[in-house]
Amino acid sequence: MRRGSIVQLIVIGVLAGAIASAFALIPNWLPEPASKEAGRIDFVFWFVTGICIFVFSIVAAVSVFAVWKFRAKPDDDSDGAPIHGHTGLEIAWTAVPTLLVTSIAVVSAIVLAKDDAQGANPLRVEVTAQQFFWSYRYPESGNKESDVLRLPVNRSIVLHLTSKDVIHSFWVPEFRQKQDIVPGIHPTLHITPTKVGTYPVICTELCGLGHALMRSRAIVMTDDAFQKWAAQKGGA
Ligand SMILES: [Cu+2]
Repeated sequence: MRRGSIVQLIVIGVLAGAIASAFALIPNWLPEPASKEAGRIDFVFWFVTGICIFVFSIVAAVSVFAVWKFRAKPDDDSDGAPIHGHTGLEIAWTAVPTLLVTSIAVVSAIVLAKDDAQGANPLRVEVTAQQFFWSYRYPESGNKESDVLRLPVNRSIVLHLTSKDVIHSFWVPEFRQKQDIVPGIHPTLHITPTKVGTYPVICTELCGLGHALMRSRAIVMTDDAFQKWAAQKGGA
């Protein structure tokens, strides 16, 4: 291969990578992270996106170069030259994806394990999902009930999730953590909120006619405000 061709391939690849990176970075796709776990999930997201952009750049460079340089003339009906296998190339395109996929698996496993570990002195909240609403119970506060998920900031939270009817899925985009709730199985989900604010709780498993309306709110409060609320009788 001529040196000029390699330079052209690299230029196309860098251009394709720059365009793809702009699409990935400029629109601000992700909601503001509001939990410790979210930072790690975002790391995996950008790690995988980076690998995707790298692979895309190579594929785009080779595709554009082939269309540009090897286009057949309108009156050229001949077949191309026969191609034989290339052992080195085949080893490379097996080994590189294997490495990339393995690195994604390792990074994901570490992040999942870390996000699954509860911190010291976690606050337990019972979350009940049913067609088509969410309810929350606080065993540490005399089983106080609420239809809003109130949480103290910077404390490890363990949600114990239960479904009364069909499969639902608990999701707060700003926390990034997501968990399916299958009836009869009682999964837990760990969240450490890092920002005071109000966030949507969304059911993200199609669960019936009212699924789109199965939403509630998560309100992250300062610890003082949360303790005051938890000590009150009643009041969502
Ligand atoms: Cu649902």
